[in-house]
Amino acid sequence: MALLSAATVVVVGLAACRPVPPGSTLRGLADARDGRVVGTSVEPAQFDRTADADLIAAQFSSVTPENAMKWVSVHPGPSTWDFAAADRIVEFAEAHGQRVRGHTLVWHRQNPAWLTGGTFTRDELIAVLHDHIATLVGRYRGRIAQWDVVNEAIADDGTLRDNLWLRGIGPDYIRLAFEFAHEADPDAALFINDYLIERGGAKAATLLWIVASLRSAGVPIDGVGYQTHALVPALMPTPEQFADEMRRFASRGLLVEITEMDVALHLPSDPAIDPQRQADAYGSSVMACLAVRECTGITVWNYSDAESWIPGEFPGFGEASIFDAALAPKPAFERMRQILWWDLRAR
Ligand code: 9MR
Repeated sequence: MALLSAATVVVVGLAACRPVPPGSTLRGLADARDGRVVGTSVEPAQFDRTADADLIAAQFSSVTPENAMKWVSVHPGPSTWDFAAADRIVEFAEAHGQRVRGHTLVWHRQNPAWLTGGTFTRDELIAVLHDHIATLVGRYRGRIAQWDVVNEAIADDGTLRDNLWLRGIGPDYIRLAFEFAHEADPDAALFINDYLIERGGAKAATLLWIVASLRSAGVPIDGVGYQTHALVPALMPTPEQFADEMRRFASRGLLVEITEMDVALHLPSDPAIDPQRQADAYGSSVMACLAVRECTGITVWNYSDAESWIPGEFPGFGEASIFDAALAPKPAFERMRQILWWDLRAR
């Protein structure tokens, strides 16, 4: 049975009692804990606003392009590429000592019409996939530490998701994508990334089976990304559940990382309850990650409520981030810092 570390238990008991030293940042606190990172998704337009750019640089040690490296952004025509936004993000990260998580090489969404509407034989589609991965991963070789190679490959019922890759290539597309990515950058850590896998169930079972088969076949897969989108705080697993789930993969030699965390509230939110419940949910993920040695970091999806994708896709929900729309820190931010701080003190 897996237990949370004694340190984490201490955190729960004492977090409220001793303040975090003023000015300590998420990135600084996490780095002191075996080099873990705290990241955020980013868009280049955010770098043009000084307050946003300063906050991203100060608090986060990793950035994930929210949209800039997706097929439709970077590869709009069969032989047309647009790296402007992606380049800016990688350059920003390098200027601020941040790691980059590349996102994402194979997905069923945000694909250009030439790809979704095209007619390809199996061999042609494999060649298209190879060209895409070789060009994109190759361009940033040595500069992108982790790639989400395959994103959301499993449907909610635990079957392989019906997407253009499965239809055109067959289940082998997953193996091929990892092999192509490894060929393009042998030093990048290659992840499979998904949502609703944080507390077991059908999707997690299929994922474990896929990952185990790939590894026993010698396919270069290094990690599992837990997106960790929670539509309301109540849907988050407990830290123990989440840590146990991560250990099932970590014990097979995989890294694990929380890659897209946000916790949406049902609007209008209740100021008396919701900010604390949201803080509990973010805090649970930090505790879970700290309890698992192979958990290399936590990325939040959209650092502020002003940037969040949630209201656009889930009307009636929002306020999902750790900073509010005016970039003021919310209780969730403070909770993350407290847990990181107390975990360090308890060691
Ligand atoms: O945050 C992204 C949003 O701007 C896009 O419109 C959306 C399109 O599908 O994708 C969002 O990011 C997704 C991520 O790439 C993969 N996991 C789910 C994220 C939220 O939908």
